[in-house]
Amino acid sequence: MEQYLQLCRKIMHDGTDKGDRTGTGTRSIFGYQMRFTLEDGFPLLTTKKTAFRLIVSELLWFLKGDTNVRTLIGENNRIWDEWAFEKWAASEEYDGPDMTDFGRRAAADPEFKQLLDEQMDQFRARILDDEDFAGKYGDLGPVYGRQWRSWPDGKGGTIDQIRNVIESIRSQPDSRRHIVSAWNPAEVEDMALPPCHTLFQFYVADGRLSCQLYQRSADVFLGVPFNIASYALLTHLIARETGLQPGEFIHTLGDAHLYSNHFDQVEEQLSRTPRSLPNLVIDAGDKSIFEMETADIRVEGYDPHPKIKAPIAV
Ligand code: UFP
Repeated sequence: MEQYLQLCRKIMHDGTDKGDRTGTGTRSIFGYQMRFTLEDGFPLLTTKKTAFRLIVSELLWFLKGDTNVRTLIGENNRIWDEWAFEKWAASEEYDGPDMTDFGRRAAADPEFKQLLDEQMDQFRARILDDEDFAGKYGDLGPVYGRQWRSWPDGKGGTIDQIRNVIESIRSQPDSRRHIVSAWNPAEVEDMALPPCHTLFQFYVADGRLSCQLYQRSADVFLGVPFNIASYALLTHLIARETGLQPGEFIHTLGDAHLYSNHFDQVEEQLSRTPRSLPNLVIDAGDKSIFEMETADIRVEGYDPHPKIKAPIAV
């Protein structure tokens, strides 16, 4: 994972400090590419413990076409909660303490952070207990799951991009059109978070399947380790589904940034020596990519340095 540490170093040294939507401030570069040969091991960051289980559960959630946080919360996966909570806290029905701008306030004020945590816990409990509430406030809008599996075709129907791409890899491996796009300009405004991983393409050569992702916006400390592992896993899963070996995952970044409140954590990480990569194990029998469950997928031989905490910018 030296590629990842090189990216962190480059941003720290060559990046431009500028403002951003969240008001946190970032140091960024524009346009960057990393390549991971999947045969060399599974690219899960070893310089900080990264929660693989969450990555699996999120990816399978996308692949099933689900866009409601209820499923994730049910698996004790909280990575999308803030986006749903933001909608709830801004709604007319919400009658708790004022949560305007909660991400930034929680980062600056431990007392407010505690208040936020209490409200988030109540929100999660209600999402699980109350199906109507979950239907209304757990849904993130037309995010990845919807665009991947049921992109509105403008004629009253939908397009299943994942099924289509699997079919085209099988039937015309040499095609240069193996593309899945999550960036739907007509629906971006209705999404809780416009897609960061906007488009990916597959390529088949010598019996191997490679995948390239274009990520428009990359939180390099918190988001990117997840994104690398998620797309490496997707490449393995699509390869398994199409009878190919996994080739390379190529990660192309647009705005690659480090938030200014992550700089200390980045330095800590850069002081650590990478360890050998784990191996991916898919134990799913003859289940298809759409039927797999989180417990079917694991890594073996993962021996990372300890976790490093950092606030998320919402
Ligand atoms: N972000 C990622 N990876 C993701 C994801 C979000 O890095 O998978 F969902 C980060 C990038 C950015 C923020 O810091 O979330 C999105 O903000 P914006 O829409 O303003 O780019």
